[in-house]
Amino acid sequence: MAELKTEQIRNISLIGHGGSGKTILSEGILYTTGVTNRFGSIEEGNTVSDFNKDEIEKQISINLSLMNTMWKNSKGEKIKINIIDTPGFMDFVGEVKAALKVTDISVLLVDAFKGIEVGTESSFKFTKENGNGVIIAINKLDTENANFDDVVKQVRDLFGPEVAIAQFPVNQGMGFHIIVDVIKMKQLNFNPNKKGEFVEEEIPAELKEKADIYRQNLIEAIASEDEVLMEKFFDGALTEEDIRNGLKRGLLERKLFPVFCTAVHNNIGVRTLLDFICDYGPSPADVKPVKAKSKNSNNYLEIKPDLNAEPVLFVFKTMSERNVGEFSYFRVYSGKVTAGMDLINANTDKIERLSTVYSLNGKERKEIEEAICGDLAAVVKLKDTHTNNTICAKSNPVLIDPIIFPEPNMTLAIYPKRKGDEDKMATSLHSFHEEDPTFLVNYDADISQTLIHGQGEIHLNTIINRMKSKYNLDVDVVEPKIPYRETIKSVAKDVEYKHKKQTGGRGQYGHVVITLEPLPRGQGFEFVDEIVGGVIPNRFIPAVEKGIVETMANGVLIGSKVVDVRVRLTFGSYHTVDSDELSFKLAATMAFKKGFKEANPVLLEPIYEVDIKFPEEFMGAVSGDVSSRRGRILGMESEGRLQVIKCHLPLSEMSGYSSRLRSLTQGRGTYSRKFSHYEEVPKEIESKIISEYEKRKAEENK
Ligand SMILES: Nc1nc2c(ncn2[C@@H]2O[C@H](COP(=O)(O)OP(=O)(O)O)[C@@H](O)[C@H]2O)c(=O)[nH]1
Ligand SMILES: [Mg+2]
Repeated sequence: MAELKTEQIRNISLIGHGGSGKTILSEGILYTTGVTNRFGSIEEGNTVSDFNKDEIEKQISINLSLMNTMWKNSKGEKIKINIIDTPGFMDFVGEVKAALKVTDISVLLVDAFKGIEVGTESSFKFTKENGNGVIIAINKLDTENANFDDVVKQVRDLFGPEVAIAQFPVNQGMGFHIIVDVIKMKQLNFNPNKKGEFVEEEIPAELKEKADIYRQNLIEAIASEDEVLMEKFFDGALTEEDIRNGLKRGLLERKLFPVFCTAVHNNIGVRTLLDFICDYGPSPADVKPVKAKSKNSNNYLEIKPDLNAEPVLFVFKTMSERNVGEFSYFRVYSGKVTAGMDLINANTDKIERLSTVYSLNGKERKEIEEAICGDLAAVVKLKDTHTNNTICAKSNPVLIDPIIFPEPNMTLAIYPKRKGDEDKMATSLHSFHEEDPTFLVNYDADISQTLIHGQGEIHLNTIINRMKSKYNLDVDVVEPKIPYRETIKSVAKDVEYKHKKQTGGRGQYGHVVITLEPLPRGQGFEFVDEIVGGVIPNRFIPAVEKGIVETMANGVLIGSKVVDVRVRLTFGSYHTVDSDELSFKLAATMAFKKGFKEANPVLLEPIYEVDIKFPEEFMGAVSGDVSSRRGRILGMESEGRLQVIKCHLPLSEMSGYSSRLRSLTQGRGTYSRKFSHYEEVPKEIESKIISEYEKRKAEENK
């Protein structure tokens, strides 16, 4: 391994909709290349990639996992392939984004029967944002109703004319094992014994014409962006060398998305896919250098994959494992990392010692001496390093642009079941956030609840299950409280309250007259002292204001904050001996409560501005649902094949929205939201909220 060069590395990510076969493809690659000597399966829970307890139980990938293997290109040179298998469920989209950031090529799997699914569409979109080369594998060609032509058409309609067939199946459906390869111009006859071996045969006469046409299309796709090649193409003068270079460049520059055929669980098509990746896939030396901001000069620099430069590495995932500690997965962008090196975390300015460097195959780890630029590897037990941090030489700290993770779209309130577990819960939530930046936690003082935010129900459930298995913490989750507000709509003039206790000993005396007036939305609170002639001495006035402020914080109707009120203190009286601050505070509190009820009080609720994106055919369902949630549609526009509705929705009507939208749109709808403003709660809903509150209070006081 010591002689490995950056040019000999390929970093690939496996992406696509859940269930399209990504994990089994990684299993097939490891088996074919001799890393493993058995072919694991999802059902038996023994794949290299899905090794976590929750992945085995649920039979889906949840975390990205890193694997690697060696293969040879057609010149006989060794190639190291790093593989990142990603989860297909939208809830774990952060893992896909992290994988795309550090891989140069993505193999996008598409189910040969189901065709384009939500995960196909979204993962392709992410490759576009990130600039990854894409190889399309039409998988499960061994299933009964596999329809290669139809699926390729769907793919081309969606991804564009860059999609070109490199292989087509000869006997798709049950027993599928023969493929025509139009790059090699051979028929590949696979042995269905799962070993993945095949023999090359001449293309049968009846398929020759079809193969020629596809080959022409492929070459045209390669040549189309290049005048010199195009000219040669029309003159029939393209050499094999031209084609090879064109394939390589087409893949790198996203001018070509070649289509391959696979039935990965029978290990058919895996070997040829590997061959193609080794021969035509870009190495880290071929791709555009990553940009990073220099902390010394504040300028952006290009980080070149130069082995002799100072080391720069980027942490794309952290994951803690029982009995081992926290793993940091990284890509080396420049220089090399050797075990025992002291580097700096440019985000935290802390020195980190990389004591041991590991190469990973799922949970199997192997100590390695070094990782060179372009390679993916892991270290364990860094002191204070998290996902998105750049680690580099002390003398020249740089920051690689972070992975942009999606905003959360589901929120729940969380409580420990056992008293006394509060601190433990807070610590564990914090550590989950550090491992997974798409999971957020905060304490909302407004509603006195700890809130957890994530990508959806499965995401949050996974975290709750891990709290149990990892920290033995039992928790309850509920819909968060709604931060209602209370305010008034009319004036209550000259509201009077006299607090007087004058029996035995020193008495209490405070007397205020106040006027309450509504203020425009968002103005909060205003206190006006209009006392003249010292009817209330100056020293008691702050106590009056304090009584009102405290009452407003605790609410009058349902215990929610009172907002947008002006209070004028107009008159009162005092007693030279009995008056004190407390008496005035009490008088003000009572006067405020009384006046508030007289001033036409109302409840306000938070309204969110929500953008909902979904395919057009679901317009009726989505907009109907918005109306049933008291939503107000502000506008509609189309964005490519998608429809976008912008609307105002009350927060109280949004519980479970992320699941609802997915079910309404067959998983294809997404939304984002942000707080907009407060609005009056409709009367019939308001009385329900108030009576529920009063009922609860009465129960508590029993
Ligand atoms: N028939 C058939 N089933 C497959 C093939 N590839 C994967 N599967 C099955 O499809 C299911 C999902 O596979 P998996 O690798 O977990 O998909 P992932 O979600 O994309 O990782 C598993 O039961 C696999 O055994 C294939 O080529 N043919
Ligand atoms: Mg998987």
